[in-house]
Amino acid sequence: MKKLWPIILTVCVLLAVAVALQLPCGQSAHKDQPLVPVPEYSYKVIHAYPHDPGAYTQGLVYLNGFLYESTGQNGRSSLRKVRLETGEVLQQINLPREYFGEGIAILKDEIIQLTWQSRKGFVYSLSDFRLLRRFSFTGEGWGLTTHGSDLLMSDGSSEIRILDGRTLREKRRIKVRDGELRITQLNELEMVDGQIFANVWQTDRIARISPQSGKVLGWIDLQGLLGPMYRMETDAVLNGIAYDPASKRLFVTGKLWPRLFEIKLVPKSNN
Ligand SMILES: [Ca+2]
Repeated sequence: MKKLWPIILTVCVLLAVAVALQLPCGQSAHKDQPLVPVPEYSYKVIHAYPHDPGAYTQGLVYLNGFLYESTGQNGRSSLRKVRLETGEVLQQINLPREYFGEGIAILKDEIIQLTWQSRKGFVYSLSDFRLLRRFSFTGEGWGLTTHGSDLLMSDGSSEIRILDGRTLREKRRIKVRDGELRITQLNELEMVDGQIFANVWQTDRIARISPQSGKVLGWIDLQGLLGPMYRMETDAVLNGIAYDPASKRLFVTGKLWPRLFEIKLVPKSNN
């Protein structure tokens, strides 16, 4: 019995140390660590450009010096090519009244456009907006962007669908979470240097999301970008992200906003 005492003593000391270090037997230290908040970013306005205040922006893409924009609402839905510097609409087709336009993306020489609740999408020729074909999907259509040869699509939930860019068929989905929290109402999308940027409907916030894991890697707070005096309608919320990868220019606007902004992200000081 005497010989057991050193062993019991050693075990007790080890247990005491484990408790002190919050390392209970059989559990990892990682599980007990508090969640570290992801970095937050504010913004600096580089340029403010005119934007059609009648455009209920639902999709925004930058390509070769021009913006391509999809607008929503039944009877006011359209696809547009817009001159960045002036906001001038250079080319436009209007959707039949039955369709409510949503996100757009450009793959090669085609523009893909979603509609909200009609479960239909359209594919147009980039050069002349000629309708090439239609496609179907389940649920609602919200935001759209490209990732290589795939498309990423939001539907108002916390999931982002990955579609084959050629067949437009769904391949899989990623679940978007900030720590343990599901992030819902993901709306307009843009792929920015390997991360999905998604603005959250009815907020001034954009989530930066890993396309591999769905993990939120950061938050962009655009509060105050458009002053309240311009927000004449409650619908006039942030919705529109476009990116010029060559010049690393990030553009944002909103539904019925009279301005479109080029912004630079600024890490918040509490990061
Ligand atoms: Ca976009």
